[in-house]
Amino acid sequence: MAPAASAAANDFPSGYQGYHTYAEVTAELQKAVANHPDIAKLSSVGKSYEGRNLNLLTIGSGTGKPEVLFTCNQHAREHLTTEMCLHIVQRFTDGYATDSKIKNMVDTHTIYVVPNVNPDGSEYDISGGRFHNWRKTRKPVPGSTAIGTDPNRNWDYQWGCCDGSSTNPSAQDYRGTAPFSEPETRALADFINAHQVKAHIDFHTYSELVLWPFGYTTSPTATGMTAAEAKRFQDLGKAMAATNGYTPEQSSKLYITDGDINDWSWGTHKILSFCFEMYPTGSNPGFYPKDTQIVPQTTRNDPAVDLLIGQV
Ligand code: LU0
Ligand code: ZN
Repeated sequence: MAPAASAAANDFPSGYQGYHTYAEVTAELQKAVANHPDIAKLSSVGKSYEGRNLNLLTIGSGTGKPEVLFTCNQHAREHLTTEMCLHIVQRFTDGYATDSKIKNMVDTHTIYVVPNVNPDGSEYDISGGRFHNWRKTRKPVPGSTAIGTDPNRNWDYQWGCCDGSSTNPSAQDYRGTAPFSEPETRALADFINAHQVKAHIDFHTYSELVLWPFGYTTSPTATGMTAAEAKRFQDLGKAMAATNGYTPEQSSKLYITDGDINDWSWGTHKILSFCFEMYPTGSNPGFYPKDTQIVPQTTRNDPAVDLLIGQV
């Protein structure tokens, strides 16, 4: 008989059970809608490779308002980010009736939240009651024995341009056979293409950074990024970082990436698109902070989220 404290096959291990599995996230989203049907709606932007819904929670009432998007869990093992999106959902729904600042933001915006961009990967990462240190999607790479593409190298803006991703299917930053080769990135891009998103944060872990485009070049300006636009990113990035204590910098200062969601969002749609690398700063605890960190590390970003929403 298994020891009583052991995790179920697809649950988080002991010390991590405050994290939400994909099924638990879905149940929380359904609960948010049941409790707040006037301002919350659950739909999906499409399906993952393994057929899971890519849940989309829309918060707001009415149309024609500035649209803001929050995305989480492109990278499978970055479970704290899923909690960040869930926290945003809960704060903007549960807080609506009692917090006038929340009410005002919801009344004047449409807020989209996608808590699991890569649910196949995050479910795989916790399978068997232990962590697998998985990053990528779960679609087999055609013509290879390798599984998975880095979704954050799979976006169709300067894809594969600049040595910021790999052509090796076994690499952690494998860019895929083509832009949007992954059903998850394709679906999310189609959703963004069909809407009028003005501002966006894609949450990752870890390093405690606020990052802005472009990632493909170390130059602050480039085609599609004027000096004035670069300054807006810098000013807002620094202002948000002043609220959460993260380090603000252009994405390429961390390292060069090509085909990431932020370059695509700005380069294609002029969306004010940031990457937040959440807690911790270093490899201990790295991608796997205990669940006691969920509340402090998600609430830590409330003022930055509000600042971004206030921009549009
Ligand atoms: O995709 C990544 O490599 C990110 C950083 C970029 C968004 C600049 N870092 S992560 O994979 O460690 N979350
Ligand atoms: Zn990441």
